[in-house]
Amino acid sequence: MFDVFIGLGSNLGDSANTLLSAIDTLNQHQQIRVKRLSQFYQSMAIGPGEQPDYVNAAAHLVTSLPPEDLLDIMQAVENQHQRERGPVRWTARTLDLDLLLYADHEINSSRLKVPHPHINERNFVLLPLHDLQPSLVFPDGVCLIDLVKQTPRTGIAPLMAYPPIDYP
Ligand code: A4P
Ligand code: MG
Repeated sequence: MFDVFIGLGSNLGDSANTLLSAIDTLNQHQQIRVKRLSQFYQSMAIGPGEQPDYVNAAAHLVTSLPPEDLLDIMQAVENQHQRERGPVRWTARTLDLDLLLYADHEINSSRLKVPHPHINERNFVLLPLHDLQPSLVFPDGVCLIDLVKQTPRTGIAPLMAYPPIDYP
């Protein structure tokens, strides 16, 4: 079994419920167990044009699936939640699932980059990861806590109605 951390984001539709539904769907998979879901955050969209704010979170999973198989499942769950893919990156979406960390593996294939390339510069990834496991150390030896100390607190606010959840 491998420890995995994923990022969840949505800025179209009923975003908070979409994230909860995505986590339930992943947890129903035979080879995936959800351990903990972070608090939810409202976060200003990074991307082209005017976009609604995102709801962002992260989750700790354990899985026996290899990384690319897990990515397949994550993309299927995005599709089940009406995710549309156009030619332009970072447009508004009902659901985005990013594979942030897969144990201490470093992956650089055409389909998959792990750790996710933008972790270090995104407060909407770092703060939810910190909710899950403050002692996390990335494969390159960088400590999550050091990045959290430096990350700006602008454009992000915790959604008090959605605290972290531990799964049985
Ligand atoms: N891919 C490569 N590595 C990964 C990985 N670690 N996890 C490939 C998931 N996918 C990975 O993704 C495009 C391709 O990336 C996939 O086919 C997969 O093979 P996509 O989800 O179709 O497109 P995208 O999300 O628009 O592109 P990208 O580059 O993944 O964007 P990000 O980094 O996911 O950023 N602002 C706020 N406030 N909150 C957000 O959550 N998210 C984004 C999307 C932009 N702005 C945001 C947020
Ligand atoms: Mg993505």
